Amino acid sequence: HHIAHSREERHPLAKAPVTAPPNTVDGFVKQFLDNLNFGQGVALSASGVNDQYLALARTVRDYLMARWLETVRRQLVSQAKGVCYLSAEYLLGRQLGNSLLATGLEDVAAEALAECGIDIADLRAQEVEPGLGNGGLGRLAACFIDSLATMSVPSIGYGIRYEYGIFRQTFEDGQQVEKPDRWLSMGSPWEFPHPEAAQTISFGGRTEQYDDDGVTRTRWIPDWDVLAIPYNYMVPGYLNGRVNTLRLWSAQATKAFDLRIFNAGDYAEAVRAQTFAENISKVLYPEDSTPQGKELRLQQQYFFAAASIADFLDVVLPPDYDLTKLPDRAIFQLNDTHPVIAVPELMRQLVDVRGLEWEQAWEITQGCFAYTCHTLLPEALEVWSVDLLGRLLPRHLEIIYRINEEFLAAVRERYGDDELRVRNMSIIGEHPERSVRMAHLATVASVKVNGVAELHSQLLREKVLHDFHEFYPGKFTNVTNGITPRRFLRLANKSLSELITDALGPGWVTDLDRLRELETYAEDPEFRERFAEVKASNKRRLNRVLLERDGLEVDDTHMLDVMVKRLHEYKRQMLKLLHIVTLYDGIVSGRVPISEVTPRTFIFGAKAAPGYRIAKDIIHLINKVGSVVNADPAVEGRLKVLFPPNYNVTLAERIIPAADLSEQISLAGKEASGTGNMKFALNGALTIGTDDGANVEIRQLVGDDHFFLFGMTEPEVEELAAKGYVPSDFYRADPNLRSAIDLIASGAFSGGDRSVFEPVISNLLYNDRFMVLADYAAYIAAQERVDAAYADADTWTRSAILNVARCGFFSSDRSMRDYIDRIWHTPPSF
Ligand code: T68
Repeated sequence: HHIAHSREERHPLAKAPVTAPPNTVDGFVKQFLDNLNFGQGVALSASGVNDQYLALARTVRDYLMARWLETVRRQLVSQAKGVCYLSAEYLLGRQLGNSLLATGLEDVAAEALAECGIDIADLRAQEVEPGLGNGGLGRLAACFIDSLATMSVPSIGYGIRYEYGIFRQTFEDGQQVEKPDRWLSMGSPWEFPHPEAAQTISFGGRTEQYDDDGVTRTRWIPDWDVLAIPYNYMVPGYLNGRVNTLRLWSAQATKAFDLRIFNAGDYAEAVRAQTFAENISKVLYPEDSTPQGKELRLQQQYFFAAASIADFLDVVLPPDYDLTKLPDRAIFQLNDTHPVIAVPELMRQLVDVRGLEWEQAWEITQGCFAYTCHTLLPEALEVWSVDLLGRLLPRHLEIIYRINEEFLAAVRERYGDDELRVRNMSIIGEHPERSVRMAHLATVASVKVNGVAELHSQLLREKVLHDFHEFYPGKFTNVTNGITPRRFLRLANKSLSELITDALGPGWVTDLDRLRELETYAEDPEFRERFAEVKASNKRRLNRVLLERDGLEVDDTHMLDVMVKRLHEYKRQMLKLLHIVTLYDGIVSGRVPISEVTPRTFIFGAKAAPGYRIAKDIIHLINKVGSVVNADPAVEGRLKVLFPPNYNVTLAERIIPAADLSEQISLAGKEASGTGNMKFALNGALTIGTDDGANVEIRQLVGDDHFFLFGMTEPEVEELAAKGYVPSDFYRADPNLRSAIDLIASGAFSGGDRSVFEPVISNLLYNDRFMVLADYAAYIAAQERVDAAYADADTWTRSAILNVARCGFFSSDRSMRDYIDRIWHTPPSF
């Protein structure tokens, strides 16, 4: 600090605060041209769109930089308690639009570029989104860091800079084919690497005890290591002059690592070893719910957890910080169990590296972590085999064993020798192999454990983590998920935002409860007309986007019925498909006159985990049904099934504002929350949904008259499962269902080949784990209610407005307030 200070004394310019370029069209033009000329090394006349995009991005970045430096400086001075959000995924979406919005530069930039003869829209289209996440969990992290910056909460996001994000999905003959996501190939203007702040992360080897002045201590003698290089990303708050940090780690081989082999004369082996180390941050695992137990994945988890803990202790905290005060300075929020290895890592840092007593270290550690659970599916609860964990992280396994020993001793003390309970609660599971249950470790180590919607938190307390709730009353809480209104309303739906701002003024963007004031506007016919025109214009925009992107045509006179989310059996894309096949079947069989069919365009967007066979078969089936239905003249164009490939954040921002109907049809008790459901409702789509996840809260807020509820409740699901669910009974009992399934089975969508979709059909008839057939009749009936409601356009629009007006609760700003009040206790700083 002292040296840096004296350096700033030397020259008056070095003393002056860093300032942003002038906030004018001329100032912007100058900065843009400088970035193009000096940054990209091209003249305007010779520049291509990617040069121009990069120069524009760097220009916006320049405006953010002074604020970022100032935010970091103030945090250094204040040492206020802050949030370290630990997440293996951040599904950020494009950065340029959001940065322009946050700095208030949208109009200045557009004008400046127009003066250079450039349409800013063409440059915005150049950006490849960083897809560093699978779905809801990763996007939630991105919404949260946006809200934290906007609310001026001291915080830092830690994660992994994957070289390849979520795969790019293509379809070949209707089947999903994965392509690598080379998001960095054109260079990313949004990141700042800091190799000088690298951390060394070790793996493998053994532990040994040694005598330290009469005290027996343990040390870890690892046998290989990698460098973790931090890349900073700026996270701008909305028009508040604050810019927080997202720090993503990239793996690089250590010098020591390759030199050893290199010196032994094996050059090829040295290079291979380097590749091995750098594999760690190479690729995002594309499984969004069934952890694979792969060694590389555990390496990723430890790599970023350990680098983040070390960074916080060594770089963020001042030197000589009194670590017993750590719980008053930092809270490490665990986004699911992926970063939980940070718990034994902090213990190792405190006990082995910094010499604290075990008891004191454990007290500190238990005060610093909080855990968010995102699932209810038992197969999604992460476990690591003791064998693998012990080989990769021998010291951490010892620490976990000791934590478990002391925890189980406390359980026994409380319940006597209730060994069944002890077995159920143990951090170590015995079947099918000895393994570490990461959710148990997280729960034991955390100040608070939260679910992500009311129903989910209730089921965690009552079922999944029931024994823990009993043992630690008060540890469990709920924080219902939220979405950022900046990206998902203000940016994605500019025309609706302008309509709202015309009515309410601009304050709603950071105070979403104010949307309530729209309720009275719902009664105003002129406002309804303008609202309907916004929807129509968003459909026309979507039409343009899909035509250019995929050659697909959206009929903007149709009801737009949308189901976009990861492909998973529990989410029940099959139920949606059975509805479509039923409508089609009704037409071709002559049971339903074509004039009675409500014109609908169905849009699907979904990636399947590459190894998830049934999910890929369902994608194939959706595409094949689409080809047949779309081409059949009997349908007279009244039904259209569109499945644009590679659904991602960028496409979501186009689809959601255009939607009329939002499909949220998971089996009750399986979807922890959902966040897409919130995005649709906030953009004026009506929901058809089960009583699951955050649907429950959406329906409570918007009211039953403006939500199409159907299907079994969670207790009804349990009841049916308990008495023995036989899907084929439903097949036999319902002629419409039978006919739809028979149509698929007949090969009608596979060129007469009955074998192609046989696995999907037998899965439905003889397994149907998520009770699609049991909810089919209720779903079809609810869709008929949808058709009836849609027939009255003006009443539908009124409901749509009321959905917008009543969904302010789902702002991620509110989620952040809940985390602050219930878990973090971090006051805003400036
Ligand atoms: C989702 N989970 C929940 N997981 O399914 C969804 N899992 O209900 C909820 O709204 C959302 O989290 C946010 O809370 C996921 O998205 C994953 O992506 C995932 C990734 C790797 C391993 C396990």
